[in-house]
Amino acid sequence: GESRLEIRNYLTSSYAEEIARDVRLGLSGGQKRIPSKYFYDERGSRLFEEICMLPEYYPTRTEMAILQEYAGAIMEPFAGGDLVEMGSGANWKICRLLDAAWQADSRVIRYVPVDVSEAALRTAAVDLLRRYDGLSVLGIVADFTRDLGSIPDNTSKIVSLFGGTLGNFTGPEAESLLGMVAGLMHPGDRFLLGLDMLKERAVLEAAYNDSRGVTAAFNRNILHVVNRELNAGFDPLLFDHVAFFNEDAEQIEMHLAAKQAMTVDIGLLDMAVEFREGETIHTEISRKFSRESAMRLFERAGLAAERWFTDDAGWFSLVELAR
Ligand code: AVJ
Repeated sequence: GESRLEIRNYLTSSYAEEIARDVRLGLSGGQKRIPSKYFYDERGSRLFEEICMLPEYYPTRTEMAILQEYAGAIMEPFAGGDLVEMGSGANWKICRLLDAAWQADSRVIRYVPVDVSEAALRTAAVDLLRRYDGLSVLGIVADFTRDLGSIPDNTSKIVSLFGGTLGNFTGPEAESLLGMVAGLMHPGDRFLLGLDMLKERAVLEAAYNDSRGVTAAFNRNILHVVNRELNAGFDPLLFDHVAFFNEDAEQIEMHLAAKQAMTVDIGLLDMAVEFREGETIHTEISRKFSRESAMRLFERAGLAAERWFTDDAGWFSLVELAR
């Protein structure tokens, strides 16, 4: 069969300008913060893949088991069109859906990964084209929180956002993202959304405080990124990894806590940032959902849950949404 690959780049403002703006703003206020999207340079992406294989980090393996079991049911009503994946990364998850489609011999599918890294997109696409005879791939290099308009509008589709990525967004941000996805959907289209669910505090906190310290290295990596991109002078080893479940906000929070008072120069910003001993930089939220909180969010975004797929313990959900 014929395999085809096209990649379109829609990135607008340069990474350098964006990280400069975000870090200046984030380190100027009361609670210091650096947005979690800056974890994922090459080293950070590698560390995150390592996290996914840790015994304490249940979300990836739980979601994979759900996909393994229900991929056939998910793909069965899909008569062909675009399979869009927001924030694609590695191919583990999409392969479960493509396997199901190929087993059912319904191969009129174009895979449309959306990711900020053109290199990662290309590597993943080449691998898929080798594995699935007749597949075509349209790679979209874009920030899916902003440039969803780059996703083709003229075919039926399943859009997917796997892995609890939605949990990194605040309530209002999540609502606006889901609303934008809803805006892309026509009757019959589906949106497959991964959600990490509320569970016992000990299980949640262990997943973000693994015994081998991989999550700590992942958290500190954001300081390596800032050092490199902005010629900053952070010593990552002078910051403790802190991750805890905030029960009222129903979210895991990650911080980096200064082990001592210090001043850090950020060369490219002409800025000197002061830290008190114990003061933290807030690096990530990872929200955990109940069916009720998820349903409220869907309703506000103009989406309706058609089917819930979950594991026996109810630790993770894949929700199939329609407009
Ligand atoms: C990639 C956002 C799903 O929040 O669990 C893993 C990132 N942070 N360990 C998550 C992460 C710390 C992860 N997501």
